[in-house]
Amino acid sequence: MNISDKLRLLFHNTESICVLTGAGISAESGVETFRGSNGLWSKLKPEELADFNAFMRNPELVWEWYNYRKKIIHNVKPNPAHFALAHLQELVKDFTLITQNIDNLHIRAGSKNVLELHGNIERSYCIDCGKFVADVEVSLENKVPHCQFCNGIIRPDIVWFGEMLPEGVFEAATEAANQCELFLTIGTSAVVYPAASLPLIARENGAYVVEINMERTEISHSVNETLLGKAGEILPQLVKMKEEIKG
Ligand code: BJW
Ligand code: ZN
Repeated sequence: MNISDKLRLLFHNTESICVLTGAGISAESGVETFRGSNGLWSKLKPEELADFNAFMRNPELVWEWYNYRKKIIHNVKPNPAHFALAHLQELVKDFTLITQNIDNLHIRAGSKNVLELHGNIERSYCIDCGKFVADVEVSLENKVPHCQFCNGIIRPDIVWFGEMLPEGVFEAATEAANQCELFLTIGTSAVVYPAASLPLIARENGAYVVEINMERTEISHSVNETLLGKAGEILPQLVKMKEEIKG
């Protein structure tokens, strides 16, 4: 990793950091990413699984898929990148963590007030009355859960394509991107909007934008610097640097 003097100095001085994460941050935990040669979307069709109409056509199939992923997520652990961000929050006065991930790993690592743009696999809600349900039981007998209040179909609290992001969450994320001095975009291909607009909003408002990724992405040409490598290796080093400064 080649950290520029500019980033070193900024990291040294700043008390205002905003972070956006994507699937790549959980890759080292063993959670598959979406795009790329081994990503989920290389084997499965998003329009059959991550779409409300697809869910209504075949809720059993979609529940089966989320149940399968939930099991994987329950069997993995947060990695050094998740822990480094949870620690960084303790070292900086104004810190906002925005994630596109639904895997709950930031929260399990100890991060607080996480802005979850695309929902969380641990939550579900009724499509009719909107009531949230924890611990949905999906089994061979109960393939599609129904609401105990109105008998409506329960769906995972995941934002599918063409759906609006949860109310207020993107607004809070935009405000943080607008106000921060340093913006980190980590492990995201930056192709899904409106999430991918956040680093651009930060840059337009004067933040220094740093990308951490295994490869260059759609927004590499718009950021101030790209640190190429694994988030689980780069982030602990960056946070250690800040910790040493703090004494
Ligand atoms: C590492 C690493 C390591 C690996 N270290 N790095 C035309 C029609 C309709 C809509 C649209 C349209 N055109 C545009 C839109 C909007 C649409 C969109 O952006 N589409 C584009 C894809 C074309 N967006 C939406 O629909 C959003 N809603 C919206 O805009 O509402 C307004 C609206 C309403 C109605 C009509 C139009 C607009 C909602 C988006 C919801 C996205 N949902 C998903 C699926 C969740 C379901 C699930 O999980 O099952 O969220 S899609 C999927 O992509 C998931 C992710 O959060 C999201 C982003 O992916 P991410 O995180 O970037 O992962 P990858 O896999 O792409 O990248 C991983 C990266 O990590 C890579 O770069 C690796 O190199 C890197 N990496 N290992 C560091 N160790
Ligand atoms: Zn209901």
